Amino acid sequence: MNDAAWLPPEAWRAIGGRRIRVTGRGLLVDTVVDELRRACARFGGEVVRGPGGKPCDLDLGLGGDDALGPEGYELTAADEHTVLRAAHPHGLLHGMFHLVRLGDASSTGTFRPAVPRRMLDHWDNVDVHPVMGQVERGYAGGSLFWHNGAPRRDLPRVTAYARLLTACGINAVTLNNVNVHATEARLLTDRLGEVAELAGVFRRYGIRTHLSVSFAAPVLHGLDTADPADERVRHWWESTTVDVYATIPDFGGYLVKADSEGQPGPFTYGRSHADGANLLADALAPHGGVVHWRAFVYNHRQDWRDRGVDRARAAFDHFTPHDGAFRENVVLQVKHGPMDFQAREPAAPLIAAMPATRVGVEFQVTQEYTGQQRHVCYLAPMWSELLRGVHGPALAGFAAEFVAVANTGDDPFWTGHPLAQANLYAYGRLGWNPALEPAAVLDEWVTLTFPGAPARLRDALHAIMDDSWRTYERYTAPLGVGFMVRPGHHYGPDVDGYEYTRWGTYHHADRDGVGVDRTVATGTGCAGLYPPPWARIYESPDECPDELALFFHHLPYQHVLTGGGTVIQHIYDAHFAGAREAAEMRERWAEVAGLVPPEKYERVRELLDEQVRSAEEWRDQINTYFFRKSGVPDAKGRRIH
Ligand code: GCV
Repeated sequence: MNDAAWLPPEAWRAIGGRRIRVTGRGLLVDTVVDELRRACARFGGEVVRGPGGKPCDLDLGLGGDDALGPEGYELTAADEHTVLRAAHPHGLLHGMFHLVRLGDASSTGTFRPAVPRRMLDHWDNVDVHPVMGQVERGYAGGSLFWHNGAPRRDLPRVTAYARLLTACGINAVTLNNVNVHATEARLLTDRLGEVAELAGVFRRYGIRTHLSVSFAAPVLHGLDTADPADERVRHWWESTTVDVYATIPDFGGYLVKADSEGQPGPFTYGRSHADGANLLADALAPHGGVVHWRAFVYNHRQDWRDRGVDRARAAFDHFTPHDGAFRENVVLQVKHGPMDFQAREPAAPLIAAMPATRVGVEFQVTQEYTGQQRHVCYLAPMWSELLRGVHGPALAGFAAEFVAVANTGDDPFWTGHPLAQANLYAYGRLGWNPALEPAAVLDEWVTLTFPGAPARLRDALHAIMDDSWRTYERYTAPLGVGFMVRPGHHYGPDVDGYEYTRWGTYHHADRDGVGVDRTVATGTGCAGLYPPPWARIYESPDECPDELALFFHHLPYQHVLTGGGTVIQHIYDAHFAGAREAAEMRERWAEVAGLVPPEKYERVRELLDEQVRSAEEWRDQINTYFFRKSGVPDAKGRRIH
């Protein structure tokens, strides 16, 4: 059986002992009642349905102000009597989980999500892919939905999963990989029943189901073209979509990765991405569905010798000419950074450059480039910085919705690394309210996941996790330059692994300096794509935040950073510090033996051994590499190999 994660039975103690009244009807109200009945059976409370009757101390019902919207709720608590009101059943569901999360002590007020959709994308394959396996970039075992080409049908487990997702605020899922292979393409047609079955489970928790589709689906199903201007293609999408809604009436819509890393797209037919997205949008519109159209479009067959091409500006160049040309039910899904989910990147300039388009900001909860769920790397501080705009435009101000790539699988702890559960929880919570403090979110997660956690455990978890993203950053690629990972699987250091490849992921280190010149004056011009004041700030090596110094500039090793040290000394210092901090994490964990269930304790302990080993390998390879390139010794005389 799976770990209870942030919904162990104990988490319901605060409300499971109460006299509860629930009014209202519908599927989600039934879900609320089922949940509360289960809690009350354990903790001695009681649930009654409908108005009148016995007095209660917790009163959940509809009748809230319409301004609360479809998911909002209002809480009032006085004299041990708590009232939860929503305008719609979905609000009651969220309100109930609010009480589970936070109790009602601090809970008076109205609560609404910042954006209407907070989606989680699974990169699950139906068939096991020869290179990518069952889940692309999955570090938590197999898929929850499919195994070796067949549906798993483990619906109790999917139900437990749906509860976890809704409890942190997620309200939409895409089930399958954006790289749609031939078998997965059939989910849209003759294997739609498998999708419907899963949608039935998610629906009970207020989560709508979406599907990744191939732009070439009409061809895969027998037409000789997928050209958006061809009437037969238009008709194929319309009639296929009618069938989808006949089977899944609340189907969410299609997610498309087109003309990207080998996936088919409108470019094949000389059409634009607006033409492509609108074709699908028109088929979905009569049913209330949306297209999530990914902006991850770049030339993945670059020549490293050609310094004029810059992957970081590709999405901007492709999509800004089409601002305003997308239908209203198209969401342009843009990765948070202009490259590819590195531990440090600036915000993607495209996000702030599409005022007439609905933009969904995409995060990666699965830790492809951030330790692959073998390293502790609590990502909420990174997302929070991006959302609040610490080193660039505040993404929360531009996002019409949020999307993230899931980090879950059939691992009993859901996420491989038990502490990586916090990333999924935090994504949901920040999606609902981007202003939340990452440390406060972590505290919520600790309280729920480790009921009755003594201060010693809570302190240790904060010490290990709060700053773990910065620690990870310190021992990996320096100052925003990115990559330096082993090609293919992307784990562990390989400084030149991608330096002469076609993927456009270069660092340009030579004997004098390192970094990519993305200035307008002498480089690729990427710095100039940002709104004021960021274009000016990024352009200047003296104003550019140190965190992004090598993302925007090729700097001499002796260049003095804003923080005071030289580039080369920063590289050495950061790598010694990062590896030492990883070792300290392991020491802190050893202190909580006995305070955490043994299996969980042991899993984390083993993984921390690997994290320390890997951090030392990163430290030594990066430091040695830059010492050999630059010839500059460490000012503190530490050992460089
Ligand atoms: C699903 C990166 C990953 C790919 C992924 C791609 C994407 O390039 O390495 O595995 O493909 O991003 O986001 O589409």
